Amino acid sequence: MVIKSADFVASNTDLARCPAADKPEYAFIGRSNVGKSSLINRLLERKNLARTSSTPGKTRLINHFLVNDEWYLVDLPGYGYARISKKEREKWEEMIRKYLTRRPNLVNTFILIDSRIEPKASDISFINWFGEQQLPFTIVFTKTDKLTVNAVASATAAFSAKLKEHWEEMPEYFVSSAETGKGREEILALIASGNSDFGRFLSQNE
Ligand SMILES: Nc1nc2c(ncn2[C@@H]2O[C@H](COP(=O)(O)OP(=O)(O)OP(=O)(O)O)[C@@H](O)[C@H]2O)c(=O)[nH]1
Ligand SMILES: [Mg+2]
Repeated sequence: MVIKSADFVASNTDLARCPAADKPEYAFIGRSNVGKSSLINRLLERKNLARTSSTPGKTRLINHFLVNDEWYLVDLPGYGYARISKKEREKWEEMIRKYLTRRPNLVNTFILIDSRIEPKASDISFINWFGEQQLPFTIVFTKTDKLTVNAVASATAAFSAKLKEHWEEMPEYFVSSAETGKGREEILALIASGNSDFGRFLSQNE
């Protein structure tokens, strides 16, 4: 997929105020510092697109970007911030759960996992929640340029072993690097295929 245009559209706290659900949408989420902004900027070949619209660790907003006038990329702020109150965290989680379960045009969510960090209980339970809700998602291991090929393989194996306590099979995953662009083509191919399914779905329901 060639990225012809990528523009920030809006930031919202409320699902009802998000842009009209008339285009296929893909969300990106992960714990703070996982490399989400870097990966989004690499995907869209824009230097500072994802960073400019959000204040890391502070404002928790649903950020919409319109790509190629065809699909939305949604940057969801990270979970796992240390310095927020329980009440704030609950409010944030409720907003995210509502968005993820009720946004009708949401085709897929990319759940980012730092390949250098041991599996975290909060990541595992977040992924399990997707399973329970039967929401489509893809795991993306980030920052793999910092590890050897063998170390990446052990990191994904360790994560998969944790998930297999709850899952029969390891859910689909990609390995990525914002530094080298690894994984970019796979992610964009999944989006392109989602876009064409979405188009077919719309034309069948006209
Ligand atoms: N080597 C390497 N470093 C990366 C990669 N992706 C991100 N980083 C670094 O990791 C740090 C966090 O990256 P961000 O893209 O800001 O992460 P984020 O998830 O958006 O973080 P917050 O929005 O602050 O929660 C930065 O110092 C990046 O330069 C990568 O693929 N490889
Ligand atoms: Mg960020």
